[in-house]
Amino acid sequence: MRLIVRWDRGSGIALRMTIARPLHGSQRVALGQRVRRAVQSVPIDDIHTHLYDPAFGELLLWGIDELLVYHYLVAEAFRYLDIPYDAFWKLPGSRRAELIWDQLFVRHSPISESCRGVVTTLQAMGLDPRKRDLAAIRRWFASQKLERHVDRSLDLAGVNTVCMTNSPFDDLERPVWIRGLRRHPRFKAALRVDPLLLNWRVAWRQLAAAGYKVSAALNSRTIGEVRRFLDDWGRRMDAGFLMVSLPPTFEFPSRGDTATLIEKAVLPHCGDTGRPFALMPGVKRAVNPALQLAGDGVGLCSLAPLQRLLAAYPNHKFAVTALARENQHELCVLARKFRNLHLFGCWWFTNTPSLIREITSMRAELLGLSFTPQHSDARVLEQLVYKWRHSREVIGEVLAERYVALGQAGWSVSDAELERDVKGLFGGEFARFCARAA
Ligand code: RAT
Ligand code: ZN
Repeated sequence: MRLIVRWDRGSGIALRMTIARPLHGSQRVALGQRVRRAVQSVPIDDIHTHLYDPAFGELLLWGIDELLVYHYLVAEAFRYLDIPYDAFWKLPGSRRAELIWDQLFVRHSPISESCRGVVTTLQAMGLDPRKRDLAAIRRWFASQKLERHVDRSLDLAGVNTVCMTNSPFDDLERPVWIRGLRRHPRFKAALRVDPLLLNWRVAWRQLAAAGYKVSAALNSRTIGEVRRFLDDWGRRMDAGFLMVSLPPTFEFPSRGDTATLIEKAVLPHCGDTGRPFALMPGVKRAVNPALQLAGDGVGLCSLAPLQRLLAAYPNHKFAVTALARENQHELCVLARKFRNLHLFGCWWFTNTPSLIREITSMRAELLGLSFTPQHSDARVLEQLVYKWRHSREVIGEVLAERYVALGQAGWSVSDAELERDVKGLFGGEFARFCARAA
């Protein structure tokens, strides 16, 4: 601290002011390193993935071919590939993987985020991607024992638990739940309700086939049965929360099926069980259906429907990630106004270093530590490794800047405080939000 004494000319009284001394260059570097280290070493609870508990057998995707046919890479490969879409889809998975490898790693340098991810992952697993030897990489993956490989992948990523995306509408997944399974302690469940909320015309028949007394009309009996369906599946999965992705056309309130089901079935269920409702607005499904899973796009949303939900249901908990970059600022402002809103993740097309940097800086500046900066959205087990390595790097940089600026302003932070803050960001705050009384 520096003491400054000035004379007030009017009164002739001495004014004493203490001014915080800015950090020296070496102190700034040391503080930045402490922050980055805390981010590198924090165990993560990954709150949204598409991975499955190994008890689901083949639904848990892993290995080099799955890494290569990831839909993010399919979209990129088609920038170069000139075969017809349907010819590509008719090929066996291994052949598709070879075509993608050839286009994105052999004929071009893999500089995109998703391609770099494959390189980071291989390197972390102890393979040498520089050899460009797909056959050798395949042999290595083929020799792995899944059970050990699961723990190794999570450990290499520094991930403690992953949350799955679980759908009672999925014909492969549903029977496993119904048969019963021994849950892996590191895999948590979230109940995904897109088919129910976005395609009621089809969903009601599926519910009816499963024994729920529903009809196409959303009358009180049907609504009661939808609630029973949600209760049954929430319990069966021990789901931490409910989730839905939403198109930019989403409206609330509205007389449409989606809003009616949210108002009359989902929110009462969440109110009774204390489960948060996670909303993911901004996806335009199948803008190019020929690309299949890779064919979804992004659209700017009005956040007015979300604002109305937050205001009308102050005791319900809403976790939100938006797909459009242009929605991020308004979303941060909404989170300042509504404590029942928890922001999470840089989702899908925003999961790139430049946008993670921008979005995380904005959130930290506007919300402090009360958000979850990232989820992995991993669909293939080993993607956890790169998604978290890349995200930790950028988030560590952003936080280092914030803490150094805070140091310059005159604050100091202990290692225990840093650890507390970082744990909050990577799972702790979300857990606290979920546990909050509804
Ligand atoms: O990121 C993705 O893999 C997308 O295909 C979607 O699954 C998205 O994350 C979602 O949860 O809808
Ligand atoms: Zn997802």
